[in-house]
Amino acid sequence: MFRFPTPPASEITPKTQWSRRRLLLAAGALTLPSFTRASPNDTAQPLPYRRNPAWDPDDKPTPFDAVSSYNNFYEFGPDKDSPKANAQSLRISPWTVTVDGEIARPQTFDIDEIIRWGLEERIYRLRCVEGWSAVIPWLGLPMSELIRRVQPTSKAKYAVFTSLADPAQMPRVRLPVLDWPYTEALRIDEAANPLTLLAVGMYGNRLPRQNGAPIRLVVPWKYGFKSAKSIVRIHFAEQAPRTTWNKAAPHEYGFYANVNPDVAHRRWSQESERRLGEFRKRPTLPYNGYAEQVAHLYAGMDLRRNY
Ligand SMILES: Nc1nc2c(c(=O)[nH]1)N[C@H]1C(S)=C(S)[C@@H](COP(=O)(O)O)O[C@H]1N2
Ligand SMILES: [Mo]
Repeated sequence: MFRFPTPPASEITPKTQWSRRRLLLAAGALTLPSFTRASPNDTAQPLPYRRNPAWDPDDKPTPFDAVSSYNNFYEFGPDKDSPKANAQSLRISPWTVTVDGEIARPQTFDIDEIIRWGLEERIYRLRCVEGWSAVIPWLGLPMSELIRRVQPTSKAKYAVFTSLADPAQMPRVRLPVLDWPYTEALRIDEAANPLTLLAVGMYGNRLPRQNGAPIRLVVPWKYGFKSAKSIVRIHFAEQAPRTTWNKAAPHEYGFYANVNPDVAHRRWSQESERRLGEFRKRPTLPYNGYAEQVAHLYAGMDLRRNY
């Protein structure tokens, strides 16, 4: 049976890496106006975190402006600039995430409660199936931490993530572009892998709405579409669920969606990628460069069939 792993020692960051906020507090700067004055619906708010450099890529983070202005978030429209233009009225506070299904402790968490569990900064590569990529400093908590708190039963085989689908705030969900609400899922061992992150911020602040505020999944070894944005429910299931992109085009989007330069998408080769803000192309790596951490999850599987 699958056993939930404990974080490696490398996840425990030395004190010197604690965030700017901690350093300020240590230095005696006891008033931090930005923490107290900002409205809870303001995303330009710094969050406290400790930096975890365990999986830092060699390359530098992509500029914030590129990452927050070229997005896929179909609830807000089909073009790369639609999410930034159309998502700004999304109400991100109050916000709760309901966790239910095959777990010992079903419960509904407030987003601020989740933030108080303690955030890590992790710099991950993100690779979209369309051929663009980015390097993003996320702030979040390991999915394994949520798993530890809700205690899945032995029947829990999948974790299913559901995005908000509110036609009043997301006009596009009135149109049958995708089968709303946006739903993606992971096998339970993928969800519990130390890399899997529930992100609430990036570049030191809360997430911009177009990047999935107030809470989204980040699974760095899979194509970006697995990383559902603006999550309202996490359901633990015994049976494999149907997922949004697999329903939309089963031959193009498999359940696994592991980044694989050897298996082309129907419309796009996956051999290379272009970083947002750059012109040159660079080779795409198996598992998006995270093979060492995750290849064992797929031992013995035919990756051409399980694309
Ligand atoms: N709810 C929801 N989540 C979503 C999407 C979406 O349309 N709706 N698009 C996905 C796709 S295709 C990608 S590549 C990533 C993009 O994340 P980013 O905009 O933060 O770079 O979000 C994913 N999460
Ligand atoms: Mo994507």
